[in-house]
Amino acid sequence: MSYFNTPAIKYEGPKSKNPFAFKYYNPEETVLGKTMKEQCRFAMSYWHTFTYMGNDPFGGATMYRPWDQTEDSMEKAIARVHAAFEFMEKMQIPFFCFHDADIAPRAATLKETNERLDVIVAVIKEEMARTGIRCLWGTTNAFGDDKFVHGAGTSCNATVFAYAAAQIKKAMEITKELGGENYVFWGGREGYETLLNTDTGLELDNLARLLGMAVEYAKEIGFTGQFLIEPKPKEPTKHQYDFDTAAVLAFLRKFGLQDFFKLNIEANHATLAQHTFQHELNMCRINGVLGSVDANQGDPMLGWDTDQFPTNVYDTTLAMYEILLDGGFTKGGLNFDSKVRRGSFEEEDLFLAYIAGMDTFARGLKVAAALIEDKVFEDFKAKRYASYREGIGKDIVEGNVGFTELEAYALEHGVTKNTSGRQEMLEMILNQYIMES
Ligand code: XUL
Ligand code: CO
Repeated sequence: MSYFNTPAIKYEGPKSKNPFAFKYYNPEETVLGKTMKEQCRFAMSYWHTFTYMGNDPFGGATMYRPWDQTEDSMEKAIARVHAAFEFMEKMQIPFFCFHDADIAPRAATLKETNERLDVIVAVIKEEMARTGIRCLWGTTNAFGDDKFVHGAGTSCNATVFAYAAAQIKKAMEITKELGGENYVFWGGREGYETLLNTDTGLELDNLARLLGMAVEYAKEIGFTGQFLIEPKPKEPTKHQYDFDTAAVLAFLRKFGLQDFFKLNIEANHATLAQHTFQHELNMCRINGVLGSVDANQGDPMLGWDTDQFPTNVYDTTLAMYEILLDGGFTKGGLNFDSKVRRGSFEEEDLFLAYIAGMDTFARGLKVAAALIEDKVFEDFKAKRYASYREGIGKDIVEGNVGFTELEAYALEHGVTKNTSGRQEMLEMILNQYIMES
């Protein structure tokens, strides 16, 4: 049975006027020694693509999908698996990401919920074997259910902490079963609404305890996937603890967890934290914790997480630039944590949205590769910081001098003339690469 009328999407090149074709994503084309498929490692988000029905705070569903046309929730879940794999095959998407709650409906008890997960995981495994599509990462949804009203690992209620741990345990087991290359922790409600009722010290200690238990359990079951923390500054809570890369790094280092976690950077989360997407990737890169990416974009006019498909080549260029400078993805990839707009409710819109996102990243990849090959910014930066490679600068870097020696130096030499940062010139060159590469 087929769920989609849209035919398989192929590469037709930049001259094509066919909306249902890739203009830039040419999976087998080599960029910096790897195929585009290997560089991008695109993934489909199960939740936005197969369970989102167009609901927003002001209205209900607008998307009535063929795979949802049954009342039986398990039948629906199985239909979704088949539809998801048909979609990924047609879109040439090699990976998927999922929350436990996306793939199987919750039951009244944890035991029954876990049994349902096992049924669906078996169906997913069959589809993975048939298609060769793989799991980029799994996670648990410990934020949607009403028991998580005050958080999961940071709940004031210890029995909720225990329940969250049980959910994570099962989600890790099924991620392992599906060969997931990473496991994600997004602190859905790990934050607070008011400090008047919140013991932040205990909550953060408990969050670290929960993550420590996950590290221990991974060893116990032999799960070798990479643990990833996904920062977000707000939404749903007013203040989320995993605010941004800097906050996550401080937390991991305080609790001695830094060797076990990398980060999953989401573009729209970066901008909610008043950072650029590139800033967050850059902070990860220089700290050796760039794990994976949730690809999307926000709307500059709206202050919330709109999770739009990425269409801004400027942003994807600078993101791919950081990723390539980091050596490219190893276990991570580009997961489209993106959803079609509520008004884009037709089947075709899902295909068009993914084509737009994949092409935008493919184009960004090629521009970034050209910038790196030509050492455009690297040569400029090397000259800009040249004073640290000789004389007093070299002594500073090598730790040969302290305040006394530096005072003596300053008294004798003063400072040399500063030179321009040439920002406008660099932005002009970047534009030229985006337009011409
Ligand atoms: C929420 C978000 C999540 C995580 C996984 O903003 O990004 O979907 O990626 O829980
Ligand atoms: Co995300």
